[in-house]
Amino acid sequence: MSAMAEPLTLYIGNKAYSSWSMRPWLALKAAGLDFTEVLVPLYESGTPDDLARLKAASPTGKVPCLRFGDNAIWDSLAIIEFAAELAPAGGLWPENMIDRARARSICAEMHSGFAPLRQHLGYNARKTFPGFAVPDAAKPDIARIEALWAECLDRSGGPFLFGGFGAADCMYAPVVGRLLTYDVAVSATTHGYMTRVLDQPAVQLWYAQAKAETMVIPRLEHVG
Ligand SMILES: N[C@@H](CCC(=O)N[C@@H](CS)C(=O)NCC(=O)O)C(=O)O
Repeated sequence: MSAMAEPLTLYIGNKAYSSWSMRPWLALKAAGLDFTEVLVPLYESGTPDDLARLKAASPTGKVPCLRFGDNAIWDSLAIIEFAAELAPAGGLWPENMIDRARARSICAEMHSGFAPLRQHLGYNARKTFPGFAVPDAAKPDIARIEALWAECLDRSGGPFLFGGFGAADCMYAPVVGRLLTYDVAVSATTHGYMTRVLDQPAVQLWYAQAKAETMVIPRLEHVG
């Protein structure tokens, strides 16, 4: 339950395409917070009215943005931090201070990095590209992510990066999706972690709702 007097509203983009929206949406669910979601169709899938709605709701004109009363919290990681403060028992950050700092490090690494992965393996929650040839430019990102997941799982003992499903898993859940979408060959450890993330009820719900969406942005539907 939310500790806020005012109800929380999370503005998100198309579930099929908006990986930044997925992260705080999962975190609010994982923390057990009540919220209303407002989906604003992005880019060519939106009307001029949708664009105006987005600009009115979000100071950056981007999703995700969390609103309550007159307040706005924008940017995925800031919303996740806010959710953790609203629901301290929600388990978004590890209890141990060092683990918490490490979890924040890998979330920051995701938030500010992996541009080649994001560019070449664009997020698409509805499609798969069997046999996709991963461009060389994206390979170091995938290697780094596999190594950091393996290290986290080894240290925590799993099942998730820092034990229970938390902020770090929310930040990397769209990467799990990308590895699946692009049929990337991964280690057994990575595959096991991906399976556990994809089995999370909130992740399943996101994908089911993404698949039920009818809005299509053709340029985001193919690779190359
Ligand atoms: N750094 C931001 C990125 C937000 C972002 O780029 N959102 C995209 C959708 S995934 C968006 O709203 N694009 C709309 C636009 O650029 O007009 C975050 O972490 O929340």
